[in-house]
Order: sequence, then C-alpha cells, then structure tokens
Amino acid sequence: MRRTPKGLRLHIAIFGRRNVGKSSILNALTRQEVSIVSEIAGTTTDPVEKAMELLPIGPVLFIDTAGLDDIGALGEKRVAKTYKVFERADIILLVSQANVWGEYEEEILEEARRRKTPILVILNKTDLFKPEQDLGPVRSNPPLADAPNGHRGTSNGAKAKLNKEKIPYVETCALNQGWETAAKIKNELIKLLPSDWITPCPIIADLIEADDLIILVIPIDKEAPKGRIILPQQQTLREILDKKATALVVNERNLGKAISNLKQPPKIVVTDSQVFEQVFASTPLDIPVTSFSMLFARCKGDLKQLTEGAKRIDELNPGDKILIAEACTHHPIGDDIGRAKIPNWISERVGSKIGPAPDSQCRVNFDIYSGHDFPSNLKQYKLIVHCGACMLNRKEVLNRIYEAKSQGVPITNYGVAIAYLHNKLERALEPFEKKKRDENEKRLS
Ligand SMILES: Nc1nc2c(ncn2[C@@H]2O[C@H](COP(=O)(O)OP(=O)(O)OP(=O)(O)O)[C@@H](O)[C@H]2O)c(=O)[nH]1
Ligand SMILES: [Mg+2]
Repeated sequence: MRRTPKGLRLHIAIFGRRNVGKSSILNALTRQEVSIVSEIAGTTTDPVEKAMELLPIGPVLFIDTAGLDDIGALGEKRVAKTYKVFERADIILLVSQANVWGEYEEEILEEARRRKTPILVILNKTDLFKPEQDLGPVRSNPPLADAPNGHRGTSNGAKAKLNKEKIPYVETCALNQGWETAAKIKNELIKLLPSDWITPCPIIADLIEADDLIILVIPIDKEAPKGRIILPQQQTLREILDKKATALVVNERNLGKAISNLKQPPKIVVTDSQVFEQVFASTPLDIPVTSFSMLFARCKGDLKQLTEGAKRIDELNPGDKILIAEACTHHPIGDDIGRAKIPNWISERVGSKIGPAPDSQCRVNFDIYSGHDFPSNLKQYKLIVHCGACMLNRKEVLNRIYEAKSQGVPITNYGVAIAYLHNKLERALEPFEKKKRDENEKRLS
C-alpha cells in the first residue's frame, strides 16, 4: 500500500503556530518519529511528508508544516512554503495550544473556508492548563508580542467560538498520550472525508458496460518509462477490469490491423496523446475515440473549463506569454510533449495566423514550471497549459483551475490542447457528449 502514488492519496495537512505540537501530532498519528520534535520554536522548516495507510480511511499523505508565525527572512520563506501546502490539502488539521487562539488560527480557518477544505481543530497540550485557567472570552487578535504562546485566549473561549461556528475540534495531549490522541483525531477525520474520496469520480467506468471491448493505444517511445506503463494507463485498465469489460492494448502501429481483425467494433478507442493524430486518422469514423488525457481532464479537473481554455489558443498573438505547468519533475527527452511539441504546435498556429513573417516575429513565449511550483501571479499569462497532473491530487488540480479562473486566465491541459491543435476536439469530446445525451433521454423516458 505504501506504493500507492501520491496523487491518489488523501492529503492531510497539519498547520498551526510554531511549537504548538504539530510534529508531535504527526508522530502520534503515524506512531513513528517522522518529524523532529523539540521545544525550540521553528524546528520544522520544510514541509515533511509521510505516506501511510491510515485505517480505516485508506492511503493518506500527511504533510507537517513550519509554523505560520515564523519570523525573519528565512521564516518568511518558510511561511510561503507552508502556504503552498493549502493548495493540495484535502483536509486541514489546525493545531493550537489549548489556551491560545488568535490571528494565526483565524487565518488558517479563513484559508480553509475560502478553499472549502474541511478542517479539524486540535487543541493540544491540554495537560498544561487547568480548567480554572479557562476564563474569559477568546481574543481573536492577541498581539504576538504578548505571546510566544499567544497566552491570551482561553481554551473555553476557543471552544465556545468553535462550538458557535460548528467547527469540529478535539482536545489532545500529544506528549504522553499519543495513542489516545491518534484515536481521537482519526474518529473526527472520518466524519470530514470529502465526498469525492468516498465515491471517486470514474475515469472510464461510466462510459462502458460489462463485456464491452475497449482498445487502449499505448505507444512505447523514448518517453515511456522503463519496464512499465504509466499511472493513467494503469488506472484506466484497472477500471475496465473492475467493470468486467475487456481491454485490448496495442501500440499505434498495430491499431488498424487490430480493429479489422475484430468481429465486432470496439466500444471506444482510448489513445495516448503522443500518437493522437495517427490514432484518430486510423480509427473508422463510426468508432468513438478519445485520449487518456481527456478522460483524466474530466475526472481530475474540470473538462468544461479546460475545453474553453483550449479554444483560446486561436486568440493568441506573437509576443504573448504562456505558462506550461508540469506536475512532475521528469528529465525532458528529445521531443518532450510539454517543452517541445506543444510549444511548437502553438507557435505554428500563431504563425499561420499572421501569414508569412520571419520566424522570430511569430514567437510566443513559454515559461515552464514543474512540481508543486505554480506561480502566484498568473495575470502575466495569456494561457496556461497544464500537464495531465497524474502526480497531483484532484484538490491541487482544482485549486490551480480555480486560481486561473479567479485571475481571469484561461487554462487548458496537454490532452485537450493537443486535440484542439489537431482539430479533433469535437470528436474527442463526443463520448462524453453522448453520455450526457443518453442520460437526458433516460430521464425523459
Ligand atoms: N506539555 C506538552 N508538551 C507537548 C505536547 N505536545 C507537544 N509538546 C512539546 O512541545 C514542544 C514542541 O513540539 P513540536 O511537536 O516540535 O511542535 P511543532 O508545532 O511541530 O513545532 P515547530 O516545528 O517548531 O513549529 C516539544 O517539546 C514537545 O515535546 C503536549 O500535549 N503537552
Ligand atoms: Mg514541527
């Protein structure tokens, strides 16, 4: 189970001020010394990740962060890194010292609200505070100078506030009741599980039926990883098998022959975007065809918005800046799809719009970002072209789409852009349109 890819894990991020016990909570939950714990504020610097199987929830990725009240030039950088973690958190654990509630805690609550991320507050270090200390209402903005520990609010005050706002919380002592702490948190976590975690959206299962035959076209080129097929292809294959349907896996060279050898046409052909053009050309028009990227754009992102984004390619002009965002940090080889092929196709398209002109005048500028690095100022871009994001969880993909939308920048992804650039978007979308039509018909009958 430890091999479940990160993108498929529930991301649970731990936030709070320095020294409140965030790393102790992580260690209690994992029952391991994953993060260094010390009484020195600012012990955790970079986010610490721990993948594990958290029963009964399943594969999760815990992310311990640096305190949001970190100070100094380095502190600022750490806080910025911590903020990045909000983008991929499916659930937020806000740890506060039991008697402390102030601007930092409010800030985390606000961030969770803004992103519609479920949150659980952990009032830790209950052993340090006697009930008689719990007097007076919470102060929402205690001056930091008063409190390395922000000793202003009281846990009663904090609890009253949380109760009033119906924010779930647990009270813990991570120091010497690790097991109890973990049990309390797990109980509450189960109640907060996002619905797309409980019922994940289908990749292909809703487009096919038992006994259908599906052809998957998987080219084995220089970019194919050694000795295996990539995650989206594995996941699609798994769903076909779960559905009790049959998959025929071919490379692009054998597709035509495979189709003509069949007694019945396949229900659908799904291709890797690398050989999109060839596969669309050699699949008879009466057989539905789409790409793995289109399937994933639908289940992981927002197909409608990514489609609208692709259509904006024709509005680009020479000199415009485009952001290419890749989720993984692979070494580009030869004609890399994101670094060479897509930029070339887009440049050609823009070039053809302005007619004969020296190549230098047709150039569109591309910025490439990879990993969790996604620029915060998107307004400088006329378009964002994102990879299929198999390494990111859905939350992070949706967050990026949301960010792009809120800054008014169109966004598309590799697969949708490739379909559009080859003038095949409509055909690639048809299987999804057909499904919608069938559902409507069923509803009306
Ligand atoms: N008394 C008491 N001490 C605790 C409790 N939980 C953690 N501590 C102690 O508080 C100190 C800070 O704990 P950490 O887990 O390192 O806190 P953190 O929030 O990760 O701190 P930074 O990484 O510096 O932001 C350590 O000395 C812990 O042993 C608790 O429930 N009660
Ligand atoms: Mg820590």
